[in-house]
Amino acid sequence: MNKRAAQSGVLNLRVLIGMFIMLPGVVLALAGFGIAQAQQKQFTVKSTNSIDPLVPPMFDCSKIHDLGIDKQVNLRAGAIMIFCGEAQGGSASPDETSSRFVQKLLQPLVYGTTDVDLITGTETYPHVTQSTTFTASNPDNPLQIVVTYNDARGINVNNSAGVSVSTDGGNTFTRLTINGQSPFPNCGSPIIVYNRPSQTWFIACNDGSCGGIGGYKSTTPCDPKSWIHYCIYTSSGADRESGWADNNPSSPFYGRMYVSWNDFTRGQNIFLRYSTDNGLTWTNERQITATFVRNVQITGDKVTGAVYIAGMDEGGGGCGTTRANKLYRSTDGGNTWTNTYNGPTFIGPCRTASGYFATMYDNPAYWRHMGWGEPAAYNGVVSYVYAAKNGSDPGDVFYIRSTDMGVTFSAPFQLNSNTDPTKAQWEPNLSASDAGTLLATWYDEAPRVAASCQPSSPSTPCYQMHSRKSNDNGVTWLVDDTFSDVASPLPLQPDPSIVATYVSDYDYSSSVLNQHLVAWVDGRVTINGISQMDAFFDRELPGLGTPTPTPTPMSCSVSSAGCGGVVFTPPIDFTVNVSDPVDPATVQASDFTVNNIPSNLPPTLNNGNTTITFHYTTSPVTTRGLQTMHISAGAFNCGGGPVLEFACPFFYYVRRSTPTPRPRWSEPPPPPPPTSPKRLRR
Ligand SMILES: [Ca+2]
Ligand SMILES: [Ca+2]
Ligand SMILES: [Ca+2]
Repeated sequence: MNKRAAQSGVLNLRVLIGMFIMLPGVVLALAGFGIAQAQQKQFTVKSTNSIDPLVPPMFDCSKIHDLGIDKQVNLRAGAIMIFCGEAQGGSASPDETSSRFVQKLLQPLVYGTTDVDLITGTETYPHVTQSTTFTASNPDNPLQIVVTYNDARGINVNNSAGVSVSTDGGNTFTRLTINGQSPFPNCGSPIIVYNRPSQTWFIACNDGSCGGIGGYKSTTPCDPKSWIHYCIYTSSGADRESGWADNNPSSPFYGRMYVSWNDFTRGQNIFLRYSTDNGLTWTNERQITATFVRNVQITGDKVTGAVYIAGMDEGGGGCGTTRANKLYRSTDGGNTWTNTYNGPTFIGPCRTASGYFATMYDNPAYWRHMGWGEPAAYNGVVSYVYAAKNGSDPGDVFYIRSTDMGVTFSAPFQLNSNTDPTKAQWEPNLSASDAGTLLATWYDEAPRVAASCQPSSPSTPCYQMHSRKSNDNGVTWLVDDTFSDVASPLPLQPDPSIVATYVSDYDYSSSVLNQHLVAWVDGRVTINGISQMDAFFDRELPGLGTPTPTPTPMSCSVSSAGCGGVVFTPPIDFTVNVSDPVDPATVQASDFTVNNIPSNLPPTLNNGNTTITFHYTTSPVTTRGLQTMHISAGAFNCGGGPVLEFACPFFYYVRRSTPTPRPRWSEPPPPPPPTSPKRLRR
């Protein structure tokens, strides 16, 4: 705790003022209450530490954890972390010679075409970081593609929304610029959706002018002067927004736009607002979670109009800790929401951690990443990709598939074919096309030959974008191959106003017609001899499939002949069948319970590991009536993935012994049957 925290007398007011900094009237009003002098003094002291316009004046650093600032990913939160000494800003370490690394293309391209650098125009060191991309397109004019990203160009004037527009289908892009800056003042962490009925593009961002979520809209996106400001939501705690627009004219919810986010001042919960009038108003608000679940990304089914939010339980953050994927669904245009899926826990991808966030690199901790991926939905099938630690392997990317609109999912299918346990694959994205194809793309260390990656080693290849495509909506997958044209060095983040561990938080890919549009962060371009970040773009066109695609495995499930049945003797052995062979190393006695009492003796596996018998020293069945066998989802692995949940009722009935003849006058009444054994036996 620093000495500022000890001055608690004015702290609360200071926090309030910091939170309301977007509302000058509030600050002026409070200044009239005789505290302005103390605040001014405090501000003067602090202002020598930072001139960062992203940090609210008089911000109370002791409140970072209470406000969830340490869990947020927007650049303003990062600037506060740096200001308060809780994180370091970027810095240059140009100890490498400035040889520009370019690997020749040796093979024909399997996925994608020629990479395009989205960062046109002047770059001024050290404000050269551009990453965390969001891609959208115009279905009525597929030549029009817009990619948004974090752009450090204007971070010192509170303008960090980068937007690049293509009018030739993605062959070339232009970064929107007015007077050397992006034409989006007070806007950061941008996303973009296209509203088809009004032919209008909507950027949504952490918007200082709205004091929450807002942005800019335009019908002529390539004209930097055409963008008009609008607001969605007011709260200083909004973070990690995502968006989706229903552009299917035959959808019952055609034209609706959905934006979701975490609000760290409202329980850290996920909230959503949707517009039913083509973006004129955004008053329909829904609370999606009642606890902190990360708003990973939102998407929708182009055919059915169902909307899905992929969330993540991050297990308290850190490296070596668990994550769990979650899914929330609306089938009525955003009006009501259901938590349809709570996946099994897994270990998040990481090599180490920095504060709350796990990072993909250590020594130094670098590239924060929690395993977030992207959902895609097409014709009732919901797909999701994410990253996980896999034993000692710091990261692999996995695909799961649901054929029941997000209630149950297949066993995870590892998309990356590189199985070197020292090499990471992480931060995947996924999109579904109108042709029912899926394209997954991720960062892949396959080309790394050095023992490790270090930021700004321009001559040391570190990662390359890899992709995998499905031509049948996720039933089978074509080969894993490269998507970006060259291996990239690990780019440095040199901007002192952005946390030093930041590289890229996500890439949101999308599709238009039968194409998949993907952007990412690439370090191939050096400035001042330093490998630095540019957002790049490429697209995947329809192509021939390989003759023998790999099927996505089905989930394995447990069944038992005893479900719904009756026993007359308390059993000590329970046999269940597994739909696919179980991995014996993952089965433990305690995986199985009866009435919440775990089995306590080593289980027995038979029939090619498709039958498991769980044993008890003493029967867990002690009282007559309903009993419940249970195995938690993911308790063990079978069929190459985690088992589905198993819950099975059965009944214990005490057979009445042969009645002893008694005098008639003392015949007791028959016992009240809570469950009639004869009926249950059928
Ligand atoms: Ca750059
Ligand atoms: Ca790996
Ligand atoms: Ca390419």
